[in-house]
Formats: sequence, C-alpha cells, structure tokens
Amino acid sequence: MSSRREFLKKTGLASSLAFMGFSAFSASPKKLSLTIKNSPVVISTWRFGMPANMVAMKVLYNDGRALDAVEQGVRVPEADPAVTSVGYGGLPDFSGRVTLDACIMDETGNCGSVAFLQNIKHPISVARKVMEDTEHVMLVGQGALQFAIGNGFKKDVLLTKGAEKAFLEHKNAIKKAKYDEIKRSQEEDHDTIGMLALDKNGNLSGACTTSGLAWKMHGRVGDSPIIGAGLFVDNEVGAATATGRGEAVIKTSGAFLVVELMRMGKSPQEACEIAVQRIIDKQADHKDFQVGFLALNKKGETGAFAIKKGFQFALHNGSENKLIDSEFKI
Ligand code: SD4
Repeated sequence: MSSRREFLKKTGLASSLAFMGFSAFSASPKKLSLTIKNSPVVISTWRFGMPANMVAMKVLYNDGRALDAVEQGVRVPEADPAVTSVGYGGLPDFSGRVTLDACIMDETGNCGSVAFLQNIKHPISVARKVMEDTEHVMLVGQGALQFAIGNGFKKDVLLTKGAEKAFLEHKNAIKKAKYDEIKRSQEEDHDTIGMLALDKNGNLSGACTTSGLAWKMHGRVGDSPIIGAGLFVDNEVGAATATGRGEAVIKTSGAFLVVELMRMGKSPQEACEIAVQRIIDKQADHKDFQVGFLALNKKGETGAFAIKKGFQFALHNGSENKLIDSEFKI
C-alpha cells in the first residue's frame, strides 16, 4: 500500500473514531493504541442546575450512564424546599395542591413520564420506573400515585410552610381582583429543571421535572412530562429540553422541533434559535411569556436560546461548571 493511501486510511479511521468519541489516536507499525476520551457534558436549566450538574457529572466521571446522571441530577432540586418550582416545596395550584410533572428519556429512545402526580417527592424516579417496569410511557394522577406507592415510593406532604404562605397571599390577591399581578407572578413563579447529558460512551439522555406554573388550574399539565414538548432525545442526533410557558412549548412540539432541526444539520444553538422564532412567529401573545430551550448534540456541542432576557442555564463541560445567561430574542 502506498504511504499516501495508508495515511488517508489512518486519517479516515481517526476522524470516524473522533466522531464516535475516540479523540486520541496513535499508530505504530506494531501496535494501534486508542484512548477513549469522550468528554462528558451536562447542561441544565436555571441557577438550580448548578448543584444538580455537579451530582450528574459525578455519575459521569465514574463512568455512569447519562440516564443515571440526569435522574440523580434533577433529584437535587426536587428535594430542595428552597426551589419553589420543582418537587418538594413547589408552589401549589389554584386549589392549594402541589401537583408534579416529570419525564425521562434514554439513549435507546425509551421514555417514561408522570403527570399531575401528588405527594411524591421524586417524580423523576417514578417516571423512570414507568419507563423501565411498564409497557407504557405515561401515568397520571391517582394511577401514577398508586403505581409509585406500589413500587415503594413514600407519600410526603409537598406543600411547605413558605409555599403555603405564598399561596394564601395569592388568594388574597384574587379576592382583590388583581389579576395582572397574578398573571405576572405566574410568569415569575415557575422554573422547570430540564437536564441533558452526554456520557463517556457518547450516549445521550435527558430528564425534565417541575411543579409547573404556580396557581395553575387544578388538573393542568404543562409541557414538562410530554415527550417531544418538554424533552426529547435521539441518540443519533442530540437532545433538547424546554422551560417556560408549557402551553407555548406544547403548541410547537418544542423539544422535538429542536432535535429535528439538529438532524437537518443545524447546530444546537441555531436549532434553539429557530424553535424560539417559531413560537414568536406563530403565537401572537409571545411577549406575555417566557420560553427557553437547551440543546446538546452527539459531539457535545450545546445551545441555548430564550424569547426574553432572564433565562439562565448551567453548563458543566467536564472540567468546569458555569452559570450562563442565555441569549434571547426580544
Ligand atoms: C410548565 N414548563 O409547567 C413548565 C414550567 C416551567 O419555567 O418550565 N417554568 O409549563
């Protein structure tokens, strides 16, 4: 074989390996040595993504699956009473009840989801159980609760004193008919954690969990437990998650749209920007709400974009964890 052909063969192999996640390649006449070095990545929504990322990255450093990383990661804000928009301590609905939505999706395209779930601190782990132990994708309400209890999850009171106080103040605002105030506070009092991870084997997974919009109608379910809206993962392409006004995300199949745009060759950043633009173009009231998207592709590249100023996300690239202000459109 000519030396040129040999060189091309090696280079081709090196670039295929790089794409597959083998980033260091060295060859000697006697021995090929490969170093597997797929740098893990975790990206998640909002400030509370920072401690969540640390837990997720620990799983990935220890050669864990992206699926375990995202589940362990989002359990951090789920358990934190200071986070008033996820899990325990979440602000209640219009009737004073805390109702939770969550979903999870792995590298095989398998997924599980719970919606309108009450009294369970870690809906993400129930969603994972639905994915792994049933033939279904989604359980809701009482059925989801019974399934959780039947699988050993403990019933908890999720409404903290602080959340109850905020609820009572909100009720007074209703009595005074300060509807603008209520609407504004709805916009401020909701923040989902959506988390995407790429593990050392080059596999992607995602998780999304929330108590949803504060003061929502009893029974209302947002985008966060809807596969394709609040979360989508395609291990050949990338993963995406959403935060913000769930109705707007559902109307545009947000996370699925972002992943499909990446499939068509867009970078994660371009994909998030186009998806936000789609909402702006199609939804005339877009100035009244916030939506933010995060995306992560197979190569570990990330993107983030929001309708309005204020969306933040946490990015751990394997060596450092950073809180970043997202770019935005209006
Ligand atoms: C929902 N998307 O229930 C969630 C809430 C949220 O930032 O993400 N807020 O609509």
